Amino acid sequence: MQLVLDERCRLESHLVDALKNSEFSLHFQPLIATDSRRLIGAEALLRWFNPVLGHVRPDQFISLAERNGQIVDIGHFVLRTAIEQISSWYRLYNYPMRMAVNISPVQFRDTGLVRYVADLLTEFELPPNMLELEITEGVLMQDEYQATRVINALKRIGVGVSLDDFGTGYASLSYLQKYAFDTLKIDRGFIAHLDNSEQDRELARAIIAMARKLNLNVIAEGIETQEQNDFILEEGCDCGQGYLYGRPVPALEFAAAHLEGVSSVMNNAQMAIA
Ligand code: G
Ligand code: G
Ligand code: MN
Repeated sequence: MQLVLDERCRLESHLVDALKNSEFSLHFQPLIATDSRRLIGAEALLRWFNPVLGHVRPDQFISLAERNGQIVDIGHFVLRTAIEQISSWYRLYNYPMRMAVNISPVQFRDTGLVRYVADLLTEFELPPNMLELEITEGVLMQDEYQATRVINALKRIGVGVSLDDFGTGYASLSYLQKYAFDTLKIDRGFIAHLDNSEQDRELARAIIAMARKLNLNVIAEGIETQEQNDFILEEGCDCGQGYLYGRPVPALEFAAAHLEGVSSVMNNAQMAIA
């Protein structure tokens, strides 16, 4: 217990200055169409490198930042950096794709969130439908009324909303009907055992079918093998994310691996037209 507390204190003392010292950065992981393997978007994932602690994983510091309130400022950094990045890629490559950003339940309670997002879209001249915010069920359970208001406000400004990690929490079906989600992300826990668990196959199948009935986009997380890709494709899941398509990497690496290609394809196509 004492060790855990000491460790938490040590982390927190470094976390307090992390933003100011520019220790945060973003990695980007591709979201891929399962049939054509075309790039359809990227998820921004927060990274923290501290000179003393080294790399610290989000699982280790996000909950701390939520508890001490820093997550709001950190979240602003993530939103700003991700929107600036997608806007710059859009100008460079002229390739429409969406940027998915994780939003903590604490950020979601912040009444300034929608305004902050709207202002960034204006500042970086980004079409709102190129941004998608990922929330977890934790958001919905805290305060239904507030959650509905924020989700509807985001929809009004044209920003997409996804339900992340579906299947890990209460996975309440009523949430899917009650809230105006655009996308459902199937947690990678289901995908990991597709090849040896008939039960997980059935669950994945059911979730995909249900999402399609409700006209939601579905993204399967944690796709690591061709077999998993083929299974979800067969079941009608349009989109995948996982190591099979690409790991989370820094912006330059992402562009080199996933965007240079699309731009040369586009240029060839444009030359063909010319
Ligand atoms: O790559 P990975 O270890 O980044 O992510 C671990 C967890 O941290 C995931 O559940 C992911 O949703 C969460 N996470 C990653 N980046 C962010 C972020 O910018 N904000 C919030 N709130 N969570 C994030
Ligand atoms: O909770 P969320 O879905 O936002 O978090 C995404 C997390 O999943 C990140 O930690 C990311 O690094 C991780 N991830 C992405 N693709 C894969 C994968 O194919 N396999 C595994 N094991 N983890 C993955
Ligand atoms: Mn996510």
